[in-house]
Amino acid sequence: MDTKSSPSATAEASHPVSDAALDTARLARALGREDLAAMLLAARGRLARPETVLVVIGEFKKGKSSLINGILGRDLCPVDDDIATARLVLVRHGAPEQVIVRNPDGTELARSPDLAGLARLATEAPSGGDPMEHAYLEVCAENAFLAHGVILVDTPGVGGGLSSATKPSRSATSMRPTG
Ligand SMILES: Nc1nc2c(ncn2[C@@H]2O[C@H](COP(=O)(O)OP(=O)(O)OP(=O)(O)O)[C@@H](O)[C@H]2O)c(=O)[nH]1
Ligand SMILES: [Mg+2]
Repeated sequence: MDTKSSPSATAEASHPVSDAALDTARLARALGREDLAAMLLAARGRLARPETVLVVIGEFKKGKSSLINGILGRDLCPVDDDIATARLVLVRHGAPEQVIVRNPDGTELARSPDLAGLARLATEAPSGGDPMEHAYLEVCAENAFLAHGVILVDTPGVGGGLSSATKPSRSATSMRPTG
């Protein structure tokens, strides 16, 4: 098998279930089942991740962002009577507080040294051709609840006609937090 295109054995620490997932992913890839290999590797990544990720998904204007703010005890995610959340917002514990704009693969697009611009970044509807079209926001915030190892993910509403805003919600569970 071509080792360059093979699933990496270096990313996660050795663990029987992790090793089995890696072996099976290699087998799936050798049999031409890239789809299964990708799912197995994503599951393997979740095994190695110490944080618990809570993704809030629901229809438009159902109080998803309000729920997250309630959990945090802080008005962090934008709340509005109009469409408020237009892209994924991943909130994790971290200092200094900042917003990092990331591509779906985790590479960094931009960084804001405070949370002042978060509402604008989260609310601006992604448009075709924009380098930020598929970007998500990683918010580092100092928060006692998040400090327990929880990552909260706010998502655009699902349903209705806003497919470009809806699509990221469907990929939220496979998004891999960095760092
Ligand atoms: N009555 C009532 N209103 C709520 C509640 N939670 C949120 N709202 C209001 O509902 C509106 C939408 O709240 P958001 O938290 O922005 O809802 P959302 O689901 O994040 O909205 P989108 O991101 O646009 O899909 C705001 O005006 C909130 O004040 C609730 O529990 N009760
Ligand atoms: Mg919202």
